[in-house]
Amino acid sequence: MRSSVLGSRLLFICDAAVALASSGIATASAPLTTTLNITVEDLWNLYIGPVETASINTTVEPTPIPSAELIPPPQLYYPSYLSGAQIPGQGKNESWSLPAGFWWGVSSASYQVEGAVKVDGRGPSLWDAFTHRAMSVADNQTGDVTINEYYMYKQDIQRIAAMGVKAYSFSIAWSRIFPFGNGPINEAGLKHYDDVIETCLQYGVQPQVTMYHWDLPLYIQLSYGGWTNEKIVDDFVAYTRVLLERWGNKVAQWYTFNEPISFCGEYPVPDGYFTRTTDIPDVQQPFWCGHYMLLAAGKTYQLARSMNITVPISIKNNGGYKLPRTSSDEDTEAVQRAWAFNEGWFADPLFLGDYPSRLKNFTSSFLPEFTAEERNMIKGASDYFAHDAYTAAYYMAPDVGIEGCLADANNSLYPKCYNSTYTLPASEGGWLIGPASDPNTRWLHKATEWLPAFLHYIQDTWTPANGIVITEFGMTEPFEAYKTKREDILTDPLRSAYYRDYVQAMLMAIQEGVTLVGCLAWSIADNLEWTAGFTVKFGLQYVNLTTQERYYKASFFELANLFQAYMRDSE
Ligand code: PNW
Repeated sequence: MRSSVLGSRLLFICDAAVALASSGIATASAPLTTTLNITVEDLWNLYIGPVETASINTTVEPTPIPSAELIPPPQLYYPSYLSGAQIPGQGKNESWSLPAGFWWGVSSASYQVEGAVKVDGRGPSLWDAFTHRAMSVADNQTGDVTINEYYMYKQDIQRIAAMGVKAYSFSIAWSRIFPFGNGPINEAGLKHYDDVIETCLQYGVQPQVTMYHWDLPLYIQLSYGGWTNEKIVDDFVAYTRVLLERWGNKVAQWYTFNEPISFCGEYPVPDGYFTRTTDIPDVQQPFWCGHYMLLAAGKTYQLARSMNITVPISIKNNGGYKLPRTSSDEDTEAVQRAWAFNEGWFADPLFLGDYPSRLKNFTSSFLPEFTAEERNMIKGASDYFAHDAYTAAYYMAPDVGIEGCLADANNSLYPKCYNSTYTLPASEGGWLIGPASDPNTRWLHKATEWLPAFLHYIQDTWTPANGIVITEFGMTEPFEAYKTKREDILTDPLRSAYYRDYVQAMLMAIQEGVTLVGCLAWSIADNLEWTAGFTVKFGLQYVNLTTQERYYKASFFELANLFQAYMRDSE
């Protein structure tokens, strides 16, 4: 029914023959290359198939949180190293404090938490296609239901407010607002987020909103190749204009993009499933994606300012701290290449005015130079240096050397031509960089000692005028998904230690002169961890996926207690 309200769009179809044939729309007697007028429902039927629905399918009104649930765990971990005045049971270092105005919060992303994927006119996204059809997910899970945030947000916002959380960072699903990504607007999608934002404000929690956390409207991918096509810039800005007009200064902070390094790395999308819509060579596709992302972010930023929207707008960048594996010149250079191809790819244009030279050496043969106007538009389009800073790794030159790799486009490390690992060389004992997280998040270790150096590096290299915000940090407790007893799940010592040591490292860096403005822990509750499904858990709350009940983990109390201890009295 809603499909007819939203109308239909043209789509050129050539390799969806099987899906078409089985849907009964056409019989596959001739090779299927055709242009069809398709509705949102057709997109679902042709490209995704049946989806699961939740048994809880109306908005849950919050019920009071039983006071027993708010009792912190007994003191489980005694800090061993603190000297000087201590508050018993709290372990406060009196020489540290958070700056005035500092905020902390918890975070989530639409596809990972919302569920209700076909409800109220939402169109399918790239990730519906990835989980259902085009990628293998560790436990064959999808975002169809996940933790049902679409209906549970009131209860969840109440639950974080009760823990003293100051900010909730969530993302808006583009395909709830524009089911095709462009074309008709879906008012029901806007109404949903009206209420999420209102509920935050009602509970005194700052709403912080990411406009794009990877869930590209599928139609945009199918019709012109998504982020590999310049057309996306105008479509994105048309979408963000709607968000800015509706909620401009009501939202405490906007983030235009989450982790372009990650989503641009999804290109090329799997060939066997998606119609090939571009001639751009595979190795170049991520860089075109990044280029259009920067233009879209710059245009959105300028648009917001022209609309008198004054709240901070930033881009969430990501990456860990990079240590040279040995002190050799080659490994030192490998670290510089790693900064250039990760953080620098976006931070250099945003804070310094152009791509890093090590990256340009590769991209200048195909990417256009930014015009002076584009350069000015992009430089300054992130008010904060917003970083998802989870962990650290060692970097080194490829086995064939950096020059050897650069001379060989078939080298698997080309064009980046650096390598990385989590262990020291065998000659130095082969030790790991820090305690390992869950085996399904191999990239993540508890290596919090690097954080002060990382924050100094960011501040010294990119000199962000308004300071740094840590927009995600978090830990998977090893083997948590195997635990069957609720009390075992809720006692999460590695995550608790990670948060404690991480916040202390933040405090140390602040005392050393780093301008850190706020931070967001990932995540509000256990959720769909992309292709790891539900096999790994990042939540500060456990979610029973059968009943959809939420429970605070010990680490949530640890984190809340730390901020309570170090927030200035006036906050
Ligand atoms: C972030 N790395 O992704 C995402 O923004 C979240 O959606 C995700 O759930 C969370 O971190 C946990 O994975 C990352 O390899 C992906 O360093 C990869 C890395 C870091 C963050």
